[in-house]
Amino acid sequence: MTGFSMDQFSLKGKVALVTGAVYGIGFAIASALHEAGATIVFNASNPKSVDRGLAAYREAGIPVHGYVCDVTDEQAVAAMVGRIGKEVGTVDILVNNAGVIKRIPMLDMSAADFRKVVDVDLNGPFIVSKAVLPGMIAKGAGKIINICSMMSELGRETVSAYAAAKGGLKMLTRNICAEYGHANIQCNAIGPGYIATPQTAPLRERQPDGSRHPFDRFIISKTPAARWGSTADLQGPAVFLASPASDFVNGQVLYVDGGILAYIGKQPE
Ligand code: NAP
Ligand code: GCO
Repeated sequence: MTGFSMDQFSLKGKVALVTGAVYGIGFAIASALHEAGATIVFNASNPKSVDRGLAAYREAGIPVHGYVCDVTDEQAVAAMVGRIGKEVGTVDILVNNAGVIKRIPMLDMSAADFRKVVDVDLNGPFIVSKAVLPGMIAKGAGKIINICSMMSELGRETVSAYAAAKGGLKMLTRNICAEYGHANIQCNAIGPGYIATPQTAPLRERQPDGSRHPFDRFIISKTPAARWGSTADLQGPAVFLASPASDFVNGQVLYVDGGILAYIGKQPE
């Protein structure tokens, strides 16, 4: 007997909350956690989005529980987690996926815009993690997966608020590990590269002459895999970090970026 079993990747009997999982990365991760056996719960900031998500999961044949809740609203988050506890069960796995971005040069960005991005992308994960941790600690186990970004490591023009938030989210990941690792809580992050979702659609828009967006061409050239990521590329890493297979992995950021962060870039021809 090797002592290893593929059951280590099973999420059977677990309740997984994926924030903002209406479409895009969150929807793909929630679908994979379902496939691995978890019961899926998701939220979005408004009823229209939750209804859109419920329809999408129904079409995919995935039973889910959906809640309207803005991750920046501490009272609403506490109430949602309480309802989930009563209606579904204690949250075993939390994926802090909900996020926004504003692409504005710093000198043109208002403090209000900066605060909004940091509020959703950094304060939100803090608020939701704080709400689910007591239940995880009481159960003696829990998994928190924060969705970071390459901007947790790199800066780029026009995304100052987003990079600041995602850099902070990397450190929040490490701090939750530090504070609650003793309670058998594993808090890690996934750092997606450039993934084709609605959030990056503006960076991939075809030009009037039908050519590829300059940023699209740039990412292709900067990525050893020479392609944008798909949300499916994130599914296996998410199941790994949500499962017992990663019980001794804590405080880490797993970059799923096709190799961008490891590559200086192709010499211009
Ligand atoms: P997306 O397509 O823009 O989806 C974001 C989701 O978050 C939506 O369902 C949105 O629904 C929800 N949301 C936004 N604000 C919320 C709030 N205050 N409360 C609750 N839900 C909220 O984003 P994505 O591309 O799938 O990205 C998902 C995560 O991955 C984000 O954290 C993003 O920063 C990160 N990421 C994306 C990429 C990429 O290339 N796409 C790469 C690295 C990291 P509502 O607004 O309707 O509530
Ligand atoms: C941008 C993109 C990126 C991606 C992602 C990269 O404007 O640079 O939106 O921020 O969303 O975060 O990892």
